[in-house]
Amino acid sequence: MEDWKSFLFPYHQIVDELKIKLRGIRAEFMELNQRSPIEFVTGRVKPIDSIKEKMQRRYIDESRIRQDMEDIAGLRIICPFIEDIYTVVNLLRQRSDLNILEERDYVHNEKASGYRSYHIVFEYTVQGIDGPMVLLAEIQVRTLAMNFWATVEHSINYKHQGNFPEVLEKRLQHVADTTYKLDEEMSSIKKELAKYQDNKED
Ligand code: 0O2
Repeated sequence: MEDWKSFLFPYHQIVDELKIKLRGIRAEFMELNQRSPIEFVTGRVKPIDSIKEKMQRRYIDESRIRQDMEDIAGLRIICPFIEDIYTVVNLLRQRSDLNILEERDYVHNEKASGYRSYHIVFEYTVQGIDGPMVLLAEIQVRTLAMNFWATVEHSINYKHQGNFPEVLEKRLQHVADTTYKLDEEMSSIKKELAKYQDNKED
């Protein structure tokens, strides 16, 4: 690629715009004095080295990156509870600025590594000086606990390039299971508390 900076420019635009828009959802819930299903939103443009590594791994030709690499612009929505993930997904499905192409539910179909998250691939239109440009982007929706696991596992995995001794792979899967149990327990506590409060009001 001759000019990565120009190539990546519209992806930076997508990430910047969507960070504001998605944080706006949280702001609207707060404005209404309602609990927000969104705790926070992050976003990043995939680093060039990571793009190159994925091109090699997936045999993606330079001329096909925009069509074949869907996560150059990536957003993450972090939720307090598992059920919030689906509330957020429904909110995203209603939006007219995202044309959703694919959804992958790794929350209830976790990856072999133990990874859980809900992935949405969509088309988004950025308005450039040469007119509108439709590009692919990805949103990952996950709980705080899932984010803890994925962030820490990614940082270890990055250094070891996925070559974990099997026993450590198992231990990481075990941590992922424990993390999911924490999520389930928090949801259960929330439900019990709601029942308790309902009874008090009767
Ligand atoms: P980064 O740094 O987040 O960009 P592939 O992209 O080929 O690996 P696929 O099926 O196209 O896989 O996409 P998938 O699995 O829907 O999403 C890949 C992204 O999900 C990864 O992007 C991670 O963000 C996240 N992910 C998937 N599996 C794992 C996992 O086992 N551990 C962690 N920590 N994250 C995972 P990148 O490009 O790997 O990384």
